[in-house]
Amino acid sequence: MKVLFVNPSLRPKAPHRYLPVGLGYVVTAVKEAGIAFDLLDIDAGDYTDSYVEGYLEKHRYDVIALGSIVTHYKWVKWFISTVKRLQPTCHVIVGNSVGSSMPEILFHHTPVDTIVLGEADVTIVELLKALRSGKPLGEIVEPFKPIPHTNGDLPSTYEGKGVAGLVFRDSKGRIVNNGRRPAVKKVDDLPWPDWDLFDVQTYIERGRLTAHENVHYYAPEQAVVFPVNTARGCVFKCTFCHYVFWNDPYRHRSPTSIVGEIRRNQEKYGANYIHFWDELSFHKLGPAERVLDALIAADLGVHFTAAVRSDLFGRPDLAFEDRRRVAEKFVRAGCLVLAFSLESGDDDILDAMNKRVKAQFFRDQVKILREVGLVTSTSLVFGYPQETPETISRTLKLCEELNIYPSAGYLLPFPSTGMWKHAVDNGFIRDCEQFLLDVTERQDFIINMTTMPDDVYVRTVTDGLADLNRKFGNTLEANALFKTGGYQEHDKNQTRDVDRHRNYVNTLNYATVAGAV
Ligand code: B12
Ligand code: SF4
Repeated sequence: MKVLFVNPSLRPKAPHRYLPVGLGYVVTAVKEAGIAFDLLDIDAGDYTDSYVEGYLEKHRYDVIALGSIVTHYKWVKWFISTVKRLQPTCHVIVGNSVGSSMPEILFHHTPVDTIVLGEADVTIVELLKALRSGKPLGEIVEPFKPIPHTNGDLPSTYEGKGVAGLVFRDSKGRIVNNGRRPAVKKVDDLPWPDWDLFDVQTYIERGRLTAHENVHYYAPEQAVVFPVNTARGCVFKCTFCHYVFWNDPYRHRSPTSIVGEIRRNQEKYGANYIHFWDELSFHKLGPAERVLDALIAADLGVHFTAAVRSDLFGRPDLAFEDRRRVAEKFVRAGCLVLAFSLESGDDDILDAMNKRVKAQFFRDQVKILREVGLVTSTSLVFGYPQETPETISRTLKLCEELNIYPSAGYLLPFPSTGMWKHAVDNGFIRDCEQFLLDVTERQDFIINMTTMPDDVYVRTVTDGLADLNRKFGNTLEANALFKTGGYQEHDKNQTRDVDRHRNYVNTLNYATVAGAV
């Protein structure tokens, strides 16, 4: 059986590249199971669609598998139909949220064969083994039980039994949903992604561009950036968010395992800057401290960035000294940047988001991190139904007070989120597929679920950002107020004299480099 894995390119025009952690886990599991495969890495190779088409004309496969997120639906649809046009008998597998969070859409509008629901490390191996041996993937349960969904009036999938974690088309064309596979209990038990399967050198060279965002710690040619996943999922359930581990418990890896993988990346590839590519890397001071202690003890000399929430250091019910002590430990352990979202400066909107933080948490957290010397990187979501010119202004005022230029974006409802249901139920999204074909990034205005007319909504946000830009003495062009391209070139984007700290902590930070997360 000939198998091809495909790594799509989310941002083909971006200069930087990130090693794909999810696909890394998946192909490593497949390799460990002794199943041979080819890898078409479109992201690393900068392959155009016509190159991909040519590749599929030349190379025949029995199975082609790819994964992506929902913003890439349009391309995924193109890819599946291209495979089926050129290789009609090839079995196409789709994973990650573009499959998991909207099987009804994918099955109704594309000729996909099988979707892997959620965590794929175990399911992909079982699926490939079943396909190799010609064993059935499962069968529909009778009497037919439609599985409820929130993707408009599209036909449902039907409850099935068989290989857990799959949705597939049976021989009669019915869409059979075997249900989710229980998550692996210990992420530690999974093999670390085997980066030798990828073109590591390209990722190292083009990953450097992502290392010194905000920090100027490494000269561009010195950074060797590697991703490490420290936890799967998140403890919270915000109404605008969805990730593939949504239905699974939040699972941390052990400090030993995390340090072990970092050490492997250091020894094997020279890694010195680690992106903890998590939904939520450190949810509480205690578990965070255990990882930090292990990093300090290992003394690897690497630096890192991670995603946290403003309740890590901002919760007033925790002793200030404890919060401050752990923040200092982050610095000692090598942390340079902590990313955490303000989302909104309005507590009612934070409640509607189910964010379970208060704006005040953010204020305190920024203060603590500035004191210890950590860069703050933050993003905003505008456009909840409760949003008004006043709430927009409240949010931006908080950024002004804290001297933070944010990564701003508009609320984008994604399948399987609370706000998607709201958008579909209230007629903001009438055609689910069309919305996904139109969707780009949260920095582009696509949908308005506020009571403000479109022009008032967009103008209030844009004028507010322009105002911040001016007040901070930035020199962002009008078309870069959202997609700032990062603040790598501080001197270019920032003219006002600000207090400097070890890591430029008081500079006007931006969530990421060359395009926003
Ligand atoms: C790294 C990252 C990025 C990187 C991606 C680089 C890369 N090559 O990995 C960059 C910075 C480019 C990025 C950009 C964006 N991102 Co992003 N990103 C992440 C982040 C933080 C980590 C991804 C990761 O490595 N996860 C760890 C691995 C282990 O999990 P995983 O990827 O889900 O993989 C598992 C399964 O999905 C599945 N799987 C994955 N691949 C495959 C392949 C096959 C064949 C199969 C069968 C299964 C499979 O198996 C894996 C193991 O179980 C996640 C948050 C998160 N923790 O997932 C957000 C996340 C994926 N991003 C998200 C979003 C929204 C975006 C943006 C659209 C934001 C924006 N600006 O609007 C942009 C994309 C812009 C665009 N043009 O489309 C959302 C996706 C939401 C959704 N419902 O699809 C997430 C979940 C964050 C969130 N909670 O909102 N992102
Ligand atoms: S937005 Fe952040 S805190 Fe909320 S559910 Fe998603 S990952 Fe968790």
